[in-house]
Amino acid sequence: MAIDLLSQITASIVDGDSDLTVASAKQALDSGIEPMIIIENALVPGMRVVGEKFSCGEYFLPNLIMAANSMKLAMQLLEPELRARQQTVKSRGTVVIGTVHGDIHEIGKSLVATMLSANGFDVHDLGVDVPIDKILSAVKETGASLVGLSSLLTTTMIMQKKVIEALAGAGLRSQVKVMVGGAPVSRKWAAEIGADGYAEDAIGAVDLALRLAAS
Ligand code: B1M
Repeated sequence: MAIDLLSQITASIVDGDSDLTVASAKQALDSGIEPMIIIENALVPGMRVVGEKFSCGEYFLPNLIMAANSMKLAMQLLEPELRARQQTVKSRGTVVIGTVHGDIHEIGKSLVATMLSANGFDVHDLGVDVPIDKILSAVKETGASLVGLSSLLTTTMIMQKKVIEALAGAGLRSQVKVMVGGAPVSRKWAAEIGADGYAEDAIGAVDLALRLAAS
């Protein structure tokens, strides 16, 4: 039953059927399936299939947009549930997070932001296509100790390096730890650009942020 429901959610993402995605996600929640299971085992695999179909020319931009819209609507339902399950009292630190300049992919970054917030971090989400100056200003204004940079395009990964260089240029590098992520990003890339850590997914991002905050 649970597996059928999760497969139905995945298929609805692939079809870009947002009504069915939201209705099935609600049904899954009501039947006791944890929100993170719905995200990781149904929504994300659906987005992966859509990406593969786009890569091989079977899907086009409108298909990506419809799938993204379906996932975003489902996330609106699931995010409050995620937060409700992981209430913490004491703030674990302030994080400034965004998708780098030139890149408008927001779903993964928002999921990471939600999970950090659900785990006690004070999160300032700057959104997508964020200019370097805006990140520097946010770090100064909030006194953040962590900066999270998401990039989904091979062409925008370089912006993560540029942000790190700009933080150093502004004398802010020693104040913050920088974590990077996104589908084309790797641990090797993170080391190459002098980031303090890389996480593959939202759960890994929470583990990493906790480690960086404690170091
Ligand atoms: Co675009 N896109 N897209 N897209 N898109 C990809 C990324 C792509 C891999 C598709 C493909 O070709 N197979 C490809 C990139 C190729 C490359 O460079 N390697 C691609 C392309 C080419 C493009 C355009 C250039 C297409 C065009 O216009 N011709 C264009 C670029 C626009 C731009 O940014 N300037 C474009 C546009 C779009 C839409 C706007 C239509 C839409 C985004 C809508 C939105 O976000 N509101 C979109 C989508 C939906 C995708 C795919 C299908 C799905 C992305 C997604 O949301 N995944 C994607 C294919 C794919 O990734 N399989 C694709 C679900 C999400 C939960 O996962 O974002 O990976 P993800 O986040 C994960 C981890 O990566 C990690 O944790 C998250 C949760 O587990 N993570 C972090 C992410 N950030 C992190 C930060 C951290 C730590 C972990 O620390 C700070």
